Amino acid sequence: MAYNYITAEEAAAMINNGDTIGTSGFTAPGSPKLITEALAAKALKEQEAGREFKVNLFSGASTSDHVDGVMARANAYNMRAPYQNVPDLRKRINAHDCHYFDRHLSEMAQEVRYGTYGPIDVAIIEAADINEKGEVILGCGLGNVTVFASMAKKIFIELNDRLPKSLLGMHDVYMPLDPPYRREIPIYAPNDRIGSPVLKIDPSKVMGIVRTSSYDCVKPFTAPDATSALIGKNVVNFLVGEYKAGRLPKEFLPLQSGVGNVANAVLYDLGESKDLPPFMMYTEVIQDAVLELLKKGKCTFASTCSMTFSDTTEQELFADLSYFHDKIMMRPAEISNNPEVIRRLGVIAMNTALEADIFGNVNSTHVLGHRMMNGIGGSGDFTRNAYLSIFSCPSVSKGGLISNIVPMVAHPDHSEHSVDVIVTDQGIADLRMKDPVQRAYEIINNCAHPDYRPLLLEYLKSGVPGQTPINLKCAFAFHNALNETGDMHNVDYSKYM
Ligand code: 0RQ
Repeated sequence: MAYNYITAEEAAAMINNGDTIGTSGFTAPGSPKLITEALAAKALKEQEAGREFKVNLFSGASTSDHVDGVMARANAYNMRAPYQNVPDLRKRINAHDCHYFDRHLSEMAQEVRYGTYGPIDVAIIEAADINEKGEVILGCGLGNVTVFASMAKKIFIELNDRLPKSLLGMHDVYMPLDPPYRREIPIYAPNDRIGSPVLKIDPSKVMGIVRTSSYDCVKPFTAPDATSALIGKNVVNFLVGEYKAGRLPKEFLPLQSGVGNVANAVLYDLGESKDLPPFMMYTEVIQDAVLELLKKGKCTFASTCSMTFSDTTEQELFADLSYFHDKIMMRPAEISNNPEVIRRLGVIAMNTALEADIFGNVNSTHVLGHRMMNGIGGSGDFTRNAYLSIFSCPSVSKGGLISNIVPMVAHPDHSEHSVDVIVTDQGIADLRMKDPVQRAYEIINNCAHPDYRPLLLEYLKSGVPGQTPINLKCAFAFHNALNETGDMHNVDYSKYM
C-alpha cells in the first residue's frame, strides 16, 4: 500500500481537542519529534482563537522537550502519564494545570488493553523504516508502542532519516495475551528472543508519514562528581562483598540500573572492578556508560527498553552498529520491566532515591511529600521483584541544607519490605536480616551525613516503644525545619513534644 507523505502540520490538523494520544518511545529515544511540536503550535492557535485545545498523552516513560516541553508550554495536556522529567511539565503538574498520574511502567500497556484508559485515538510512532505490509523497524526506544499501535484508530509515522535501517534485528516486539489466557513470558536469559524484529501495524490505519532527521537531544554525562564517585565505589564494594561471600552465583546476575548521573557513575565503577566477572543487563534504560562496558566486554549483553544515549554516544553506536548489533536488544516496557521475568532472572536492581528514612522506606518521587519530581518510573517494577534491591542517593542535598536520610519519608514509594540495601557517599547500610531498630542504627551510622546523625539518633530514642519505634509528633521535624527555616539542621523536637 502506498502511504501519504505529509507535513507535521497536516498530521496535527488531524488530531482533535480531547483526543487520547499514545506515543512510541521510552525517555527521549523513540519519542516523536515533529508532530508534537506542530500539535503544540496548533494548541496555541486554537487557544488564541478562544477554543479549548487539550489532549491526553500516554507514553512509555519520560519523553523530551520535543514532546513534553512544547506541549507543557502550550498548556495542551489534559492528562499525562506515566512518567516525565521536563521542568516545564513538572511546573504544570504541580500547579494542576495538567492531570498526571504516576504508574509502574510495566503495568501501563496491560491497563490500556484492559480499557482503563479509554480508547486510543492516535498513535505517533518514530520509525527507522516501514514497508507496504505495515512492518515497522522501530527506533531506539519502544515503551508502549505495541499496545498503542494495536489500539489506535489513526497512526502517524515519524520516519527519522537519522536512524539506520540496520537497527533491524535489535528489537524484540512481543505482546502477551491478557488474563485468563496469559502464559509465561518465555525469557530465561537476558538475551532470549521471544518476539518479532518488527512492529506489525495495520497499513490502512496509517494516516501519513512525516519525515524528520531530528535528534533526541540527550545531553552527554559529565564526569562523576566526588559524591557520585563515592556512591559508585560503595555500590561496587557491596556487590564485590556479596560475590566473594558466595551470596551471588559465580556467573553473577543481570543488572538493572536507573537513570541519572549517580546511576551512570555506578556503571563506570562496575566496569573498572577487577573483582566482578563480566555481566549481562536486564534493564529498562541503558545510558552512555553501558556502551563503554559493552566495548570493553565487561557487559556482554544488554536487554533494555531504550538506548538513552547522548547524541554523541549515539553517533558512536551508529558508526559501529555491526559490533553492537547482537549485544543489545530492545523490548516493550511491559517485557523489559516485567515482574515475572525480573524475579525469574534474579535481577540486581539499582535505583536512586530522593530520600530514605531510618527504617528503610524510600521516597523517589515527591519533594517534601507534595511536589512531584519525575515519577516512580520503573523503579517499583524492579525493586519489588529483584534478587537484591539497592537504593542510592547522596547523604545530603543543596549543599547540606537537606538530609536525604530522614526520620520518616514524606511520601512512600518503596517500602521497608522491598528495600535491601541503602548506599550513600558515607557508606552502605545492609538492611537484610535486621529488625527495624537494627536497620535504623545501620542507616544512621553508615549512610547519614555526620551532621545529622545526632538528630536522627535523638528521634529514634524518642520513638514510642514497639516493633518500629516512630514518634508521630516529630516524624516530619526535618521537613518542617526545611520548610520553616530553609535548613534541616534547625530541627527542634521540643516544639512538638
Ligand atoms: O535538585 O536539580 O535543583 O540540583 O533533586 O537530585 O541527586 O541530582 O538525583 O538526578 O539522580 O534523580 C530520584 C529524582 C533522583 C530520579 C531521582 C534535589 C537535588 C536536585 C535531583 P537540582 P539528584 P538524580 C529508571 C528508574 C524515580 C524513577 C526511577 C528519579 C534534584 O532517580 O526520578 O528510579 N527516580 N526510575 O538537589 C529535596 C530531597 C532531595 C532533593 C535531591 N530529599 N529533598 N530535593 N533533591 N534530594 C528510569 C525510568 O524509569 C525511566
